[in-house]
Amino acid sequence: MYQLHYWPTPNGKKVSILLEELGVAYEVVPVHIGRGDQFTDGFLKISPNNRMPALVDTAPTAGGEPISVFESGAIMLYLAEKEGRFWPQDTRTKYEVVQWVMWQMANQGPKTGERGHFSRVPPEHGDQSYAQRRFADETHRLYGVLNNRLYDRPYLAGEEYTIADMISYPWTASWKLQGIDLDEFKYFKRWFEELSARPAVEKGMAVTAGVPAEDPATLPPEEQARRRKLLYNQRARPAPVA
Ligand SMILES: N[C@@H](CCC(=O)N[C@@H](CS)C(=O)NCC(=O)O)C(=O)O
Repeated sequence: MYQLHYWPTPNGKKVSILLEELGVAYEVVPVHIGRGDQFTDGFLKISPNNRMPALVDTAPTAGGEPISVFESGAIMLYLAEKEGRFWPQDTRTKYEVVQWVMWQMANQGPKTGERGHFSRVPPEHGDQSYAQRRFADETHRLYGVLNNRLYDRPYLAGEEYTIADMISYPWTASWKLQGIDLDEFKYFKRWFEELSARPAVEKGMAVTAGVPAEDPATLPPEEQARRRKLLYNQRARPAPVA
């Protein structure tokens, strides 16, 4: 059985899409990141970077203790390898997939994430136009990278639909909010529409953490301030005393 430590964000949905595509049983363990669940000792044991998603495989192939994996890219590789699907193993295609998984983790995820972050900075923090422009441009550039890649092949790694596609898709689902005009990127658009129509992608994108939605604006001001600090002013945690 797989336990998916999850909150419904693009990084979480990469893994729920793959689990749905695989059709395997899994249990969602909510990690309410707004409230601070990612800092509990139990969660830090499986995800020392205090970020979700994380995966626990309670039945590893070779038996023994459960295996836990953090970082969505590593989770995608773990699941695809274990289940023997969506990651072709001939050397050429294998590394096409690895390169695009790395590209997503090092470029599309972080840059698009910062675009969103700087677009939400409250006015009391001053002029954010440099950062907003920088990450909007990067986001646009990265859509161009996808578009140019997809003009002469159906999927990111070539002829087959793989984890490289699944890991990149959720960050593009909000293309409109990201200020992207789909008609500027017609090869990307073809890929996006095809993936959006896959039942497992639809199901994976709709996975919730089973926790009722909460409007942060309705919380007491002290709790709102605590949560802002917790998310946006993270500093190093002291190492345990030996
Ligand atoms: N590189 C990580 C990024 C994960 C990540 O940034 N997760 C966010 C939600 S999308 C998170 O857990 N944030 C909690 C926090 O900032 O404390 C991955 O792909 O798994």
